[in-house]
Amino acid sequence: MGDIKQAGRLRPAPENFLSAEQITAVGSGRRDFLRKSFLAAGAALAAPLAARAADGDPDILNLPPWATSLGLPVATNPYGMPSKYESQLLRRESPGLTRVGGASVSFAPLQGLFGIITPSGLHFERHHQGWHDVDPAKHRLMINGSDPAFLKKPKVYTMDELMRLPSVSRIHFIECGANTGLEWGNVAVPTVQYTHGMLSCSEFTGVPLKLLLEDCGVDYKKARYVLAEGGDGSAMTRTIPMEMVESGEVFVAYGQNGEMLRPENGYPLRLVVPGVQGVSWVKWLRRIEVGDQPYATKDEAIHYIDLQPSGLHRQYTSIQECKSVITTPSGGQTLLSPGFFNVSGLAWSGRGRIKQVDVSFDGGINWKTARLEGPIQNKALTRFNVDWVWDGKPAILQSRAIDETGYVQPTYGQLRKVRGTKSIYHNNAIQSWKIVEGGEVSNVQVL
Ligand SMILES: Nc1nc2c(c(=O)[nH]1)N[C@H]1C(S)=C(S)[C@@H](COP(=O)(O)O)O[C@H]1N2
Ligand SMILES: [Mo]
Repeated sequence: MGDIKQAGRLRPAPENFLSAEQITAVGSGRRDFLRKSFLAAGAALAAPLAARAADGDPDILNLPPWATSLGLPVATNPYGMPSKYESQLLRRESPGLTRVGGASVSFAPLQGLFGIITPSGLHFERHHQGWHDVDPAKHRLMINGSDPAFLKKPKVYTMDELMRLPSVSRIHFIECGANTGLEWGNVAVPTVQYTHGMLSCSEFTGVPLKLLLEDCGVDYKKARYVLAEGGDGSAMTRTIPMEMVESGEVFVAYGQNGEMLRPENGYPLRLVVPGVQGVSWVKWLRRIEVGDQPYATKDEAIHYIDLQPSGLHRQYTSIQECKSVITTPSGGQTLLSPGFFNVSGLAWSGRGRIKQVDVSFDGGINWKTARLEGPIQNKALTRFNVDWVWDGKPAILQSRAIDETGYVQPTYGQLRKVRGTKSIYHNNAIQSWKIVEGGEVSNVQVL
């Protein structure tokens, strides 16, 4: 095991992050969840489950009033909401991270989510100039060429016109390039919500951009780049290489998890660029231009670049490399007692499918291959699970993902050797969670 750095010791966590107590007390009844999974698995391990039954548990012996009375009528909530007991499972901002909330980020509560789909109301948000609820009847998408030779028939589409066209529905992850950015230099934040919560995964529905460009008479020989432009005040513009569009993977989306996009996620239209960092998934998409060279926009020439140890910057990085994180147990949670736990997490790669995830319980010395929950999809989150019997002694949990190209997620030592410590973006290092004898879980870095 290498050198270990611990959260809070090197740089104190900002005050307003949830304390460990808050996380275990609230976060989706996680404390209860851990207790239940311990008991359920205890049965499989022939642990003394009968002790509770013999004592007599009033919560199973006595009928509650709701079991013997008429419940609420249908459509009491015409649009359904989560149980009041889940009211603490929320996306949260990191106070002080930015000066104004309109140019900020809220993080998805990964510690309380199951499977791979992020409920739309918990999808992370990143706005450069605030969000708007845009009237779809007034929204337009224009497609043009920087030179008439690149695209013969420039067009303007209404939402109704777009929604008549052949559509696709695909599950993809979106990760902000700055996800885990606070951890480049040091351990900075206590929970997985803040280390990895600029990550979400949805089923998106929309029209392949390829189809629209061909409808407008694109000349693929001349037009090798696409510029995507958002309608909000941030003038969000990004270059996308034409090969990505020609592959058929890039689409203009109006649907998210079976309904229209949420306003915060770009309603009524956003670009979906599978595998590519979030900034290219332009929201409130209003214009696509085709050209013969990269556009060198502010959001790719001076932002979203990585300062290297050499003093030079990496530019035009786009693909989110293979990465994974254990979400349960994770920083801020507490294991209630020694015994069985289902260790669960997420893996993803901007280059395709996840091939394997290994989990270590001793800080990277020994590894055990996790179960991948299928179907394993292209450029989507993949849920992994692995059985663990905690002996009550200190442990360090890590996950290491391998994608279908054979790329292996790096350690902090390996990543920093190449990339240094001065970047903000594109940190895909192996995450470590330290567990102490009392069961408290905290964020540490193992080099
Ligand atoms: N028009 C527009 N598109 C945008 C942004 C923006 O501020 N304006 N933010 C970008 C960034 S940096 C990210 S990470 C994603 C976030 O998408 P989400 O808010 O749906 O999670 O949207 C991208 N698209
Ligand atoms: Mo982002």
